[in-house]
Amino acid sequence: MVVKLGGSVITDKEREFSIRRGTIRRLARELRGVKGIVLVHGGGSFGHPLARRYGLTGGLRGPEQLRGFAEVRRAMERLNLRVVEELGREGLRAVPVPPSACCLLEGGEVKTMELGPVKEMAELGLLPVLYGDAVVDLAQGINILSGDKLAVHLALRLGASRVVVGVDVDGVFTEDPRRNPKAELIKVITPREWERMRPSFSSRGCDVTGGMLGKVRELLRLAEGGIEAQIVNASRRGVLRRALEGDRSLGTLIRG
Ligand code: IP8
Repeated sequence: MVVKLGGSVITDKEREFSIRRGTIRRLARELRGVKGIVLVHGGGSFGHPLARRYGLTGGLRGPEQLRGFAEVRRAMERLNLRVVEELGREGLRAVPVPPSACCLLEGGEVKTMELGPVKEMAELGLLPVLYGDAVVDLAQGINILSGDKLAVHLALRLGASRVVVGVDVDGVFTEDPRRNPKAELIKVITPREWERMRPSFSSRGCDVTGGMLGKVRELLRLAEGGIEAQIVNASRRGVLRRALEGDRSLGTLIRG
C-alpha cells in the first residue's frame, strides 16, 4: 500500500519551514503495525514557496533556477529528516529515501526510477519515506516532482493494492469547502465522470503542483491500472487508520 501525506497535513502551509510535530506523531501512531507500506509526503511550507520563488516548474532558464533547485533539495531533505525522526520516535522503522537521487524526469513525467532499494526495504519490514522533490528533467533541465505523481508511479510500478492520500479536508468537494459552505463532498470519482463534473478547485496557501485538481488528475491514472485511491482527511484523528484498515466510507474514492 502506498500512503501519501499531504504537505498541508504535516506542515503549516501559511508559515514557511514549520512542521506540525504533534500531527506527525499522531499519524505515526496510526501507521504503527500496518505492514507493507511505502510512505510519501508532500512539500508543504518547505517545498512550495521556494519552488515558486525560483520558478522551478518552468524548467531551467538560468543560474537562479539552479540555486533554487539546490535550496529546494536542501529544504526537502530537512523536512524529510524531521518527518522520519518523529516517525522513528513512535517506533516506526522509517528510512529517508531522496527521490532526486534515484529518479529522472522527462517533461515533468517520471522517465526512470530505481525502485529496487525501496522494494527490498519494504519487504524487509522497513518503512521507506519518499517525498515530492526537485528532480533533474532530461527535457527541461530541472523540475518539481509532486508527491502525488511519485505516489502514483510507485503504486503502478510496485503493484500496490491501494493508495491512501491524507489531506486536510474531508475529500474532494464540488467547490472549495473553505470558501463555499454549500460545497458537496464527492464520494466516488471515476475517469468518465470526472470529465463531466470537473469542478473548479483551488488550494490554500502556496501550491506549485496543482492543488486538489492536480491530485485527482494524477490519481485517475491509477484507476486505469486497476488500483483504487482514497483521499481522506488525515488532519482528523483516527481517519487515516480507519482508511488503512479498509473503511471505504471515508473521504473520496477514485476508481475505474
Ligand atoms: O507537495 C511538491 O510535492 P507535493 C514538492 O506533493 C515540492 O505537491 C518540492 C514543491
